[in-house]
Amino acid sequence: MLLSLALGTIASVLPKDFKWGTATAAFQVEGAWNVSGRGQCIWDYFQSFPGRIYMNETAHVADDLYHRYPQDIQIMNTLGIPNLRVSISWTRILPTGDVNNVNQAGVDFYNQLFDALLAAGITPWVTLFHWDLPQTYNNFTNQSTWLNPDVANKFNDYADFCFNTFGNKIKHWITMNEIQTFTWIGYGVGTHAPGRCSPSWGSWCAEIGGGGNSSTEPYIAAHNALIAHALAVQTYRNKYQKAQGGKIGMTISSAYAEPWNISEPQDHNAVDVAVAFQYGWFGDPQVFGHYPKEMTDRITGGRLPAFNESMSALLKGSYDFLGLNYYTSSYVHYTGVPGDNFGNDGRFWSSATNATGHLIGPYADSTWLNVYPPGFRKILRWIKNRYNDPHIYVFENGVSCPGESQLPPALALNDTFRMNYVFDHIMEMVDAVLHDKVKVKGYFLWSLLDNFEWTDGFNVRFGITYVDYNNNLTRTIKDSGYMYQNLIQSLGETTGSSENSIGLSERFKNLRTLDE
Ligand code: PNW
Repeated sequence: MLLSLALGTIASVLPKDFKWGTATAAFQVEGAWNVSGRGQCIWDYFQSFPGRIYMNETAHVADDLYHRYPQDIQIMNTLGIPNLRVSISWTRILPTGDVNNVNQAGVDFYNQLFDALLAAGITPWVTLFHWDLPQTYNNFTNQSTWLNPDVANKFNDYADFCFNTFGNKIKHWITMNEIQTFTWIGYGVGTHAPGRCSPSWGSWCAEIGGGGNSSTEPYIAAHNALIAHALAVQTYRNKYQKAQGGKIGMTISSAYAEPWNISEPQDHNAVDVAVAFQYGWFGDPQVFGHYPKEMTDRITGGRLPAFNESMSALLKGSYDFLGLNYYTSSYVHYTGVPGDNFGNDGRFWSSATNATGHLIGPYADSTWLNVYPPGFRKILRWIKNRYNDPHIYVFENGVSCPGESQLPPALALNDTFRMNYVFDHIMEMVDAVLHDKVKVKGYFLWSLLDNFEWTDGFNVRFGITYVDYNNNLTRTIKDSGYMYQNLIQSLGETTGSSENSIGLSERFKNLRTLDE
């Protein structure tokens, strides 16, 4: 096989039409928060309270992508990355969220951005909702934001507006980014907007006194967001898909899990329960039209809403692909204790260490992220098996390097920790495609740029491009960026037999061994 490599007759490791990209989100990169008529979103409001974001930083300017996108497109071109995932800021185009109040300057901005990308040969993939809900929807009487079922209708109107306005340019739509993250952290833990949680749930909740109910609200908010997704997919299919020829889906974050005690059968069972509580929470409704049995069996007291018949029918099949954001995995341990609160509803707890004290993988710079590449292949297999072999896009995968923000810029560029992370994860994905026959159709690295990392502010970096916040937001490509460029080129080389494909994958494995 190595001989055939040398002769230049190698196969492309992944299918020729495999989509390589990077991912971003409007609130984290755009800045220009009060420029040209943009309305406020719940993150603008949330970050205005002292003590909520690291060092009270704000995303008012962030990476200023709003003004500097030509430079960022140039970076994509330098690295030869053909796809960019961006999100639309709802309140930049509809300042109050309402379709009767259009901000033309915001629409112009996205048209210019999409045109510039397309002119550069880069395909834009668009997320409609990456957590920046209009602040006007934070003020409903009694109910806030996604707790109000009517917000699903507002989202559908907004989605309709986007399909109609940008659908001639955009052929890949992602309705929602990580419903679990924005509902669990926004309504359970309370450290993301809108900052709701039970005062009894933790010291943070008592401190912000935000009001909320961590044992019910995450489920209600997520339920309404799922309905919003289903309505938007229906709208796209009924009014636009045929003429525009695009595809639509959602992306779901999920860790994988390993048994805490390897010789305890219940801990092995807990693995499936844990994944059903994450991926299954949103995967099952899309594929089967209802929540996972693992959840309905365990979430007590009628706290998990049910879909009525028509909504269930609408949800079932509401995807052209399934999306996955994968970062980390943990050990899980069966407790048997029925939960009545969000954190323990699944009757298991999770931990970075197992029964023998072994750490599942090195800590990144984010407290929730331990590096565990095998979990990536395993969750891809889990999705394939549970959902009858769907098309899958990985819309996020990436890492923060320990201590990266404390390094002088010149040293931060040598991001070996990220290089290893990206390389090892892509190899797991290649194995999933070649050996497990999982239909992974694309991979988007999080993220193109260091950016506003929510409550961690600018203190945690996920970019393959360094952004110097002390020096006019200067961008410099990190070593991981160049490695990604090489990987894309190598894995996409020419066509040929699958046997040779595996040969190239093995060649990379050998390279990795030599490096270590
Ligand atoms: C994702 N967790 O968030 C988001 O989609 C991005 O906006 C974000 O910047 C990126 O991952 C890195 O954090 C997550 O606690 C936040 O497991 C938290 C978790 C997972 C994903």
